[in-house]
Amino acid sequence: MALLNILRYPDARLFKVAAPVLKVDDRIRKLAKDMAETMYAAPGVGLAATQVDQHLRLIVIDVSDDKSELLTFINPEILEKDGEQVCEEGCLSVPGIYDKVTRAEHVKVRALDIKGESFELEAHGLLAVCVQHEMDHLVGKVFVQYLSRLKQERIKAKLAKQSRITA
Ligand code: K1U
Ligand code: ZN
Repeated sequence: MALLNILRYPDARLFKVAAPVLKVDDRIRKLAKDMAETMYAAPGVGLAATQVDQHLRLIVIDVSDDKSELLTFINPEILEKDGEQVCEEGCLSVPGIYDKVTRAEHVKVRALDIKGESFELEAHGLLAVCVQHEMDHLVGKVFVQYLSRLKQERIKAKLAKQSRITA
Protein backbone atom coordinates (compact mmCIF):
# COMPACT_ATOMS: atom_id res chain seq x y z
CA MET A 1 0.00 0.00 0.00
CA ALA A 2 1.39 3.42 -0.93
CA LEU A 3 -0.07 6.59 0.49
CA LEU A 4 0.80 9.67 -1.52
CA ASN A 5 1.45 13.18 -0.20
CA ILE A 6 -1.45 15.55 -0.93
CA LEU A 7 -0.40 19.09 -1.92
CA ARG A 8 -1.92 21.89 0.14
CA TYR A 9 -3.42 25.09 -1.22
CA PRO A 10 -1.89 27.56 -2.15
CA ASP A 11 1.00 25.34 -3.35
CA ALA A 12 1.84 26.55 -6.89
CA ARG A 13 1.86 22.96 -8.20
CA LEU A 14 -1.94 22.84 -7.68
CA PHE A 15 -2.31 25.44 -10.43
CA LYS A 16 -0.52 23.40 -13.14
CA VAL A 17 -2.46 22.07 -16.14
CA ALA A 18 -2.32 18.27 -16.45
CA ALA A 19 -1.25 16.51 -19.66
CA PRO A 20 -3.27 13.71 -21.31
CA VAL A 21 -2.27 10.14 -20.48
CA LEU A 22 -0.67 8.77 -23.68
CA LYS A 23 -0.80 5.08 -22.75
CA VAL A 24 -2.72 3.27 -20.01
CA ASP A 25 0.08 1.03 -18.75
CA ASP A 26 1.16 -0.50 -15.42
CA ARG A 27 2.65 2.82 -14.25
CA ILE A 28 -0.74 4.53 -14.68
CA ARG A 29 -2.58 1.59 -13.06
CA LYS A 30 -0.20 1.76 -10.04
CA LEU A 31 -0.73 5.54 -9.77
CA ALA A 32 -4.53 5.07 -9.93
CA LYS A 33 -4.37 2.37 -7.21
CA ASP A 34 -2.17 4.51 -4.95
CA MET A 35 -4.48 7.49 -5.50
CA ALA A 36 -7.54 5.41 -4.53
CA GLU A 37 -5.79 4.22 -1.35
CA THR A 38 -4.76 7.79 -0.55
CA MET A 39 -8.35 9.04 -1.12
CA TYR A 40 -9.86 6.34 1.14
CA ALA A 41 -7.26 6.93 3.87
CA ALA A 42 -7.69 10.73 3.87
CA PRO A 43 -10.74 10.17 3.92
CA GLY A 44 -12.28 11.72 0.85
CA VAL A 45 -14.64 10.98 -2.02
CA GLY A 46 -12.37 12.06 -4.86
CA LEU A 47 -8.76 12.80 -5.77
CA ALA A 48 -7.08 14.23 -8.86
CA ALA A 49 -3.52 13.33 -9.91
CA THR A 50 -2.63 17.05 -9.68
CA GLN A 51 -3.20 16.90 -5.92
CA VAL A 52 -0.46 14.27 -5.57
CA ASP A 53 1.93 16.22 -7.83
CA GLN A 54 1.37 14.01 -10.88
CA HIS A 55 0.29 16.28 -13.72
CA LEU A 56 -1.67 13.77 -15.77
CA ARG A 57 -5.38 13.68 -16.63
CA LEU A 58 -6.36 11.02 -14.09
CA ILE A 59 -8.98 11.17 -11.32
CA VAL A 60 -10.50 8.69 -8.87
CA ILE A 61 -13.92 9.04 -7.22
CA ASP A 62 -16.01 6.94 -4.85
CA VAL A 63 -19.15 8.55 -3.42
CA SER A 64 -20.59 5.28 -2.04
CA ASP A 65 -21.12 4.79 1.71
CA ASP A 66 -19.09 1.58 1.81
CA LYS A 67 -16.15 2.28 -0.57
CA SER A 68 -17.64 -0.16 -3.09
CA GLU A 69 -18.00 2.09 -6.17
CA LEU A 70 -14.53 3.20 -7.16
CA LEU A 71 -14.47 5.04 -10.48
CA THR A 72 -11.24 5.78 -12.32
CA PHE A 73 -11.35 8.34 -15.12
CA ILE A 74 -8.37 8.69 -17.45
CA ASN A 75 -8.43 11.61 -19.91
CA PRO A 76 -11.99 12.58 -18.85
CA GLU A 77 -14.02 14.91 -21.07
CA ILE A 78 -17.41 16.44 -20.32
CA LEU A 79 -19.76 15.73 -23.24
CA GLU A 80 -22.88 17.39 -21.82
CA LYS A 81 -23.80 19.42 -18.76
CA ASP A 82 -27.11 20.89 -17.63
CA GLY A 83 -29.08 22.14 -14.67
CA GLU A 84 -27.72 23.81 -11.57
CA GLN A 85 -27.06 22.77 -7.98
CA VAL A 86 -25.43 24.44 -5.02
CA CYS A 87 -23.34 22.06 -2.93
CA GLU A 88 -21.13 22.51 0.13
CA GLU A 89 -17.70 21.45 -1.11
CA GLY A 90 -14.51 20.44 0.63
CA CYS A 91 -11.09 19.58 -0.72
CA LEU A 92 -8.30 17.40 0.62
CA SER A 93 -5.87 20.12 -0.55
CA VAL A 94 -7.74 22.75 1.50
CA PRO A 95 -8.25 20.93 4.82
CA GLY A 96 -10.96 22.16 7.16
CA ILE A 97 -12.52 24.57 4.64
CA TYR A 98 -16.04 24.01 3.28
CA ASP A 99 -18.12 26.42 1.22
CA LYS A 100 -20.98 26.49 -1.26
CA VAL A 101 -20.24 26.30 -4.99
CA THR A 102 -22.74 26.35 -7.87
CA ARG A 103 -22.20 23.57 -10.43
CA ALA A 104 -24.14 21.75 -13.15
CA GLU A 105 -26.64 19.22 -11.73
CA HIS A 106 -25.96 16.66 -14.46
CA VAL A 107 -22.87 15.85 -16.48
CA LYS A 108 -22.17 13.22 -19.12
CA VAL A 109 -18.50 12.21 -19.09
CA ARG A 110 -16.37 10.14 -21.45
CA ALA A 111 -13.06 8.69 -20.21
CA LEU A 112 -10.78 5.67 -20.38
CA ASP A 113 -10.88 3.07 -17.61
CA ILE A 114 -7.84 1.31 -16.12
CA LYS A 115 -7.87 -1.20 -18.99
CA GLY A 116 -7.63 1.71 -21.44
CA GLU A 117 -11.21 1.15 -22.63
CA SER A 118 -13.50 4.08 -23.34
CA PHE A 119 -16.70 4.46 -21.29
CA GLU A 120 -19.40 7.07 -20.80
CA LEU A 121 -21.10 7.91 -17.51
CA GLU A 122 -24.12 10.07 -16.65
CA ALA A 123 -23.69 11.68 -13.23
CA HIS A 124 -26.15 13.62 -11.05
CA GLY A 125 -26.03 15.12 -7.55
CA LEU A 126 -22.85 14.56 -5.49
CA LEU A 127 -21.21 12.41 -8.17
CA ALA A 128 -21.69 15.20 -10.74
CA VAL A 129 -20.25 17.75 -8.27
CA CYS A 130 -17.28 15.51 -7.60
CA VAL A 131 -16.56 14.94 -11.30
CA GLN A 132 -16.59 18.72 -11.92
CA HIS A 133 -14.48 19.44 -8.81
CA GLU A 134 -11.84 16.84 -9.76
CA MET A 135 -11.78 17.90 -13.43
CA ASP A 136 -11.17 21.48 -12.26
CA HIS A 137 -8.04 20.21 -10.47
CA LEU A 138 -6.76 18.89 -13.82
CA VAL A 139 -6.83 22.43 -15.25
CA GLY A 140 -5.21 23.91 -12.15
CA LYS A 141 -8.37 25.19 -10.51
CA VAL A 142 -9.12 24.76 -6.80
CA PHE A 143 -12.73 25.19 -5.56
CA VAL A 144 -11.83 28.20 -3.37
CA GLN A 145 -11.19 30.14 -6.60
CA TYR A 146 -15.00 30.28 -7.01
CA LEU A 147 -15.18 32.22 -3.71
CA SER A 148 -14.63 35.95 -3.19
CA ARG A 149 -11.07 37.35 -3.09
CA LEU A 150 -11.62 38.21 0.58
CA LYS A 151 -12.58 34.61 1.41
CA GLN A 152 -9.58 33.30 -0.56
CA GLU A 153 -7.21 35.56 1.40
CA ARG A 154 -8.78 34.48 4.71
CA ILE A 155 -8.44 30.80 3.75
CA LYS A 156 -4.77 31.29 2.80
CA ALA A 157 -4.10 33.01 6.15
CA LYS A 158 -5.90 30.26 8.08
CA LEU A 159 -3.98 27.46 6.32
CA ALA A 160 -0.66 29.30 6.77
CA LYS A 161 -1.40 29.62 10.51
CA GLN A 162 -2.30 25.89 10.71
CA SER A 163 0.93 24.85 8.99
CA ARG A 164 2.99 27.08 11.36
CA ILE A 165 1.32 25.30 14.32
CA THR A 166 1.92 21.79 12.93
CA ALA A 167 5.51 22.49 11.71
O1 K1U B 1 -10.71 16.81 -4.51
C1 K1U B 1 -10.68 16.51 -3.34
O2 K1U B 1 -9.86 17.02 -2.60
C2 K1U B 1 -11.65 15.51 -2.75
C3 K1U B 1 -12.92 16.13 -2.20
C4 K1U B 1 -14.03 15.90 -3.19
C5 K1U B 1 -15.29 16.68 -2.99
C6 K1U B 1 -16.06 16.54 -1.85
C7 K1U B 1 -17.24 17.26 -1.72
C8 K1U B 1 -17.66 18.08 -2.71
C9 K1U B 1 -16.88 18.21 -3.83
C10 K1U B 1 -15.71 17.50 -3.98
C11 K1U B 1 -13.21 15.49 -0.86
O3 K1U B 1 -13.35 14.31 -0.77
S1 K1U B 1 -13.34 16.53 0.51
C12 K1U B 1 -13.72 15.39 1.86
C13 K1U B 1 -15.12 14.89 1.84
O4 K1U B 1 -15.96 15.43 1.15
C14 K1U B 1 -15.49 13.71 2.63
C15 K1U B 1 -14.72 13.25 3.65
C16 K1U B 1 -15.10 12.12 4.37
C17 K1U B 1 -16.23 11.47 4.06
C18 K1U B 1 -17.05 11.92 3.06
C19 K1U B 1 -16.66 13.05 2.34
ZN1 ZN C 1 -10.21 19.03 -4.33
